[in-house]
Amino acid sequence: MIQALLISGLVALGPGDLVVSEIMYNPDGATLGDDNNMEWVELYNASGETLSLGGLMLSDGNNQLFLQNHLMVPGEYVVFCANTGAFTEAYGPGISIVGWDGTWIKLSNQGDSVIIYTATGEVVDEVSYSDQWGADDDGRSPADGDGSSLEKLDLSGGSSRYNWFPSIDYAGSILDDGPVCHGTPGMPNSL
Ligand SMILES: [Ca+2]
Ligand SMILES: [Ca+2]
Repeated sequence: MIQALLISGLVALGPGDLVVSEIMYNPDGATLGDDNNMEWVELYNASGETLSLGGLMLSDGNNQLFLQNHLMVPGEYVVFCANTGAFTEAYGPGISIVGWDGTWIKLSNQGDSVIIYTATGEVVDEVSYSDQWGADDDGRSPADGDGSSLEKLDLSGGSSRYNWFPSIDYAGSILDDGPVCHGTPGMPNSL
């Protein structure tokens, strides 16, 4: 009975319930593969309720995709990826991946938006990043093609650049024979 109520969407999303927690907009081509296969976005359930993701829309302001249903328990991280096969090959099994219908949102390597909408068009969460987020004195960010993702530091905080930083647990060198780990998809952030 409870399950049926959740699936029918009677648990309404409130502000801050569902958070865009990590973005891989410019995967390291040399080790991970190209952008068309290896971009991904992570969501975190910050509410105390199980949330139904079916019908939510993810957009960058141009393309859009619709999430397939997944009952997301409190504290769970899930990933939407451009190419499930390529993602699983790179990161291994065991990561909670949610399927989608539509067109992959193609995250620009200069800057773009990641917007989650409810089925009725209300914004659930929104991030508008640039490739300068996390940049060093030379203007280069590790998240801009050098292996890091962008991670949100305080998951209950805002979405300005002061709350987003390059992940710290990524393969430092393509000569490293260790497992490739770029960002923390499906897991708590490294920051
Ligand atoms: Ca990209
Ligand atoms: Ca993460």
